[in-house]
Amino acid sequence: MTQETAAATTDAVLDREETISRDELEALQLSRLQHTVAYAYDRVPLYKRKFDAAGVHPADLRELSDLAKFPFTTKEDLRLEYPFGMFAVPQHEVARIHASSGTTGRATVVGYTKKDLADWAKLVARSLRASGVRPGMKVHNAYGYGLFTGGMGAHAGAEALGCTVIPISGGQTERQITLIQDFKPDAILATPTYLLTIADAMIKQGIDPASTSLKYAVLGAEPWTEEMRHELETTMNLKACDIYGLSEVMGPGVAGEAVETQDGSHIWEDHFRPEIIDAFDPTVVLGDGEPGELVFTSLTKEALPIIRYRTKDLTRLLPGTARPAHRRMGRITGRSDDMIILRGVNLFPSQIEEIALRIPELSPHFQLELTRPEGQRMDQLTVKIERRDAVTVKGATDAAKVLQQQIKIHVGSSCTVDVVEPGSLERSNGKLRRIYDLRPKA
Ligand code: DLL
Repeated sequence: MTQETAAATTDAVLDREETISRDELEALQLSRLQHTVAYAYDRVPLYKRKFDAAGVHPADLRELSDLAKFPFTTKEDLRLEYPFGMFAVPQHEVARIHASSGTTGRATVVGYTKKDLADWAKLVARSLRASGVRPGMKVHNAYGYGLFTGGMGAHAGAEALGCTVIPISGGQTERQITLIQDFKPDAILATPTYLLTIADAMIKQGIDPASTSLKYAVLGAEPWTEEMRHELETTMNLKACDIYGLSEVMGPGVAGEAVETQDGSHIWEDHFRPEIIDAFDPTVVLGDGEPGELVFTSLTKEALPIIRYRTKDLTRLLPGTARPAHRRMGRITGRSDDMIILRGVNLFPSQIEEIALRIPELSPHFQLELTRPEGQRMDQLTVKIERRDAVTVKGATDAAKVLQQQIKIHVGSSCTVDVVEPGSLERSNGKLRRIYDLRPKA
């Protein structure tokens, strides 16, 4: 059982590890890291091969900075070891399996022992509590159930916190609205774009999204911006906080945001050691505050210990605030593999979201289309974005010009903006696809 102490600054009872000092946390990290590295080396052939090839041994890990000597793990490693090659325990000790959808290649498979599941639930509970959710509240869980870690991960965490969980999963938006109206949940767990879909569908039904019982939203699984937070909080009259995670490292709850500060998710560093590396030169470990690729090492996992996993998520580490010992992560600007390179300029969908949502005539519903017109060598970016309902066609045309100029100024790319009718673009059911690459395949 976790030792618990009453925190002075909030009405919630926090885990002891949330309130310890940085020195105490780092001492805990070092002992857990030394154990994990040795455990992975002894039990997973891939780690033994990789460590041996790099000329490092678990005994070389004497202080936290020694972690930089160890090789990275990538999604490719998990794919090559498909399905169970990365597991560090015999199959009968694996209590549950999750997997990625496999749309971009072979699925990546992850496993959990009973203790891993208990730790995961504890960390999701911790994240939800940080975001304002309390025992006894009704929680509408619209993350997808199944092999995706979102649904069942969030579910177990809300149950562990002592909430009443409504396991609706993603999709069936009309039904979601009926249940929100009838069951009167206090909190909703969903991807930010799916919450937007729900709000939008409510408006279409003549329901004011600000009038529901919902007071808290805990949103993640895809990049989102402060502008989107503002949009959702004002439309739905609730407090929206971030939750971050990834299957290879655990699932949701690797990091969670505190509602009192709303300044980025605290990484639960008693279970994960984060690093930021230069995405283009991974030998360079960057300091706190510097932007780069996020890398994680698990500190307590039994079924799938993960050493220096390259997430491809681009962000930076910031000092802890609401939980001082645990560093925060800045908003994820995007994934290095989701970056559009347009005539030499790097661009992420979140940059477009940020700019577009500052233009009152434009809605948050947009898509990015990449094309290469016949006979041309240059790629073309078209931003397709819906105008807001009340806006005239003339107003929309002016807004398109403003968006085009703002993208040129802030991102440096020339693009075409196509303002389309409200409701004409595909709506999210979970993780929304923003980029449509229609360029001819090489
Ligand atoms: O999306 C786990 C999750 C479920 C997190 C529900 C939060 C809520 P994967 O499907 O493995 O796992 O996708 C992980 O999603 O590497 C990021 O690129 C992205 N991602 C997850 N949370 C956030 C977030 C789940 N809060 C990948 N902000 C990660 C931005 C996020 N991106």
